[in-house]
Amino acid sequence: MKILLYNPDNGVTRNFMPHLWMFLLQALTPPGHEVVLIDGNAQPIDEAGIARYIREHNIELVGIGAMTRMIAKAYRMADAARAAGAKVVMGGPHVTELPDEALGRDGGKRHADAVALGEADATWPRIVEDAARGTLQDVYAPVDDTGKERKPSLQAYPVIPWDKIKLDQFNLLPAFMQPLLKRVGDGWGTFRIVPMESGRGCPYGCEFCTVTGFFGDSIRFRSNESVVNELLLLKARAREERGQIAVFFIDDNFAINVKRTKSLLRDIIAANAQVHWVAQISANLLRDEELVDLIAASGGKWIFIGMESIDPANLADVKKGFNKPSEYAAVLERLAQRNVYAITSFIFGMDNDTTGVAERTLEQIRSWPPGLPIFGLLTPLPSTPLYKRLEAAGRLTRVKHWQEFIPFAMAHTPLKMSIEEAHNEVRIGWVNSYSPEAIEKAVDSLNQKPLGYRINILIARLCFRGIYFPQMGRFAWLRIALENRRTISKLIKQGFGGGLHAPAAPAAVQTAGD
Ligand code: B12
Ligand code: SF4
Repeated sequence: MKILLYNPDNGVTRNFMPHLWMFLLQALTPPGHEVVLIDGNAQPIDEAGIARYIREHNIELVGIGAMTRMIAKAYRMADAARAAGAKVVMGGPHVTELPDEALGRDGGKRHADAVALGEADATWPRIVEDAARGTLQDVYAPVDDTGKERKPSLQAYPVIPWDKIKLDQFNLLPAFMQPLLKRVGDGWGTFRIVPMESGRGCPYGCEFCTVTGFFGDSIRFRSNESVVNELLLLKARAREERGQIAVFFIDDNFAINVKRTKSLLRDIIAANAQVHWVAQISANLLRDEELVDLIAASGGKWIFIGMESIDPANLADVKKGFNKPSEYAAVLERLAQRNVYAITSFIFGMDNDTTGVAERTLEQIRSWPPGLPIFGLLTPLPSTPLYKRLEAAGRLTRVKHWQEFIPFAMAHTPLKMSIEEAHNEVRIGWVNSYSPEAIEKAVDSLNQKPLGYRINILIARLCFRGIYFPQMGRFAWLRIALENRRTISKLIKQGFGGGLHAPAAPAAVQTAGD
């Protein structure tokens, strides 16, 4: 049977990194079937396009995975795939939370023939075999014979054949420059950011987050050996194609078990399996100096920290009181001393936020080492405790906000300001962090560092700017380069002045961030 796995585009940014679920399910597919992948962020495709693809390639089964913000597009593509004659199975966080919506059991249209609930590592092979036999069920749940929920152990993790997988759609460098770039340094013919998991689960249960509900509060890890081998496979591929690879450890909290993380990082160093990497780690776990030393020595370059707010009352409201704003500065200094920088994520529109929250937050950010601040709005994702609280209080203004997704728009009313005011705070955060002046200041603040670090922060800021300000296409990039010409020419002059030391990290690694 020919199977297509498809992930819809998010409509805002191009893909900087493929989605892990597609490679994982491909690796877990029983032998005898052919699996092709289309990531809409890398290969944009519409309803007519998917229908044509299905007919031309005789696709019999289409697997679609999507987050809540992409679900409307996912349903439209599922409808088109079914109309073209393929069976459709949907999985991922949104349909796990609302399976009846995908199956048309809530009074709406049916979009999927089957839904895979939760982690599908064990159910996927069964889904494929059932589809091949023509006996696809409506719902596949990760349960044992007695009906008890069974989370996959990651101890027997499949080998994802990174040395053989076709990754053409995931090169971040333009194809026409490849022959030339291959000859630069160790080779820059390709540059890929690859997702990798070392463990699953987070016990913290923050009110707005789906992770604890989805993956459970029992944390499971892969063996160090399997992670190290995967890194070695990726390193070998990069060498072979004279390109660069960076890894995004997508674990929700990469250091949730500090002892185990240290042991993994030591094994990575011992096996010489270092690549540049990014990971998400909560601020409270970065108090540990030895951990931060190992992060730097094992290739860690950027740490994503969900700071959310500088107001302890807000953090307590969303059950994230373990974040201590008073230690944010020390944590960031500790990282910066080892040339590791942070992607700092903030949420506005929380219940204790009042107008001026953006400026108060920016004031703090300006006193920290330079990083990549990002700003979002409190969003009630289905099935989260936050959604239930706001629904019970009658505060949801767009009950099914995902049916008509609008980027950076609230779906409920904050307590101490209006929705428009909250939107304005987010705008202030982005404008002030990504204006040419702010970017120049961030680059200048690294004047004591080798030029490579300053180039990295410049490219990273320009890429991250695109999360809020639409900048897809060549002309948009040209305009941004013009706006930032002062900073760019300063760096060029310094480069010719002989200040260029070994670059710190592959620049595009900085486009990561949840
Ligand atoms: C990596 C990641 C990202 C990447 C996404 C790009 C990428 N290439 O991966 C980045 C950093 C860009 C990102 C951004 C955002 N993210 Co994010 N992200 C993650 C993260 C940490 C890991 C995803 C992952 O690979 N998991 C590991 C794989 C193995 O798990 P999985 O994807 O769930 O797949 C399993 C099952 O779901 C199932 N499955 C999945 N798809 C399918 C399809 C089929 C057919 C089948 C059968 C099964 C199946 O099988 C898989 C194996 O068991 C998750 C949290 C998490 N731990 O999953 C959040 C998560 C997916 N993100 C989330 C959110 C909210 C966001 C943002 C909206 C945040 C924000 N406020 O801006 C943005 C949106 C970005 C955008 N513009 O699209 C939420 C989504 C919740 C929801 N209901 O939609 C999550 C769950 C985290 C959370 N806090 O709740 N994110
Ligand atoms: S926000 Fe982060 S720390 Fe909180 S439950 Fe989600 S993954 Fe865990």
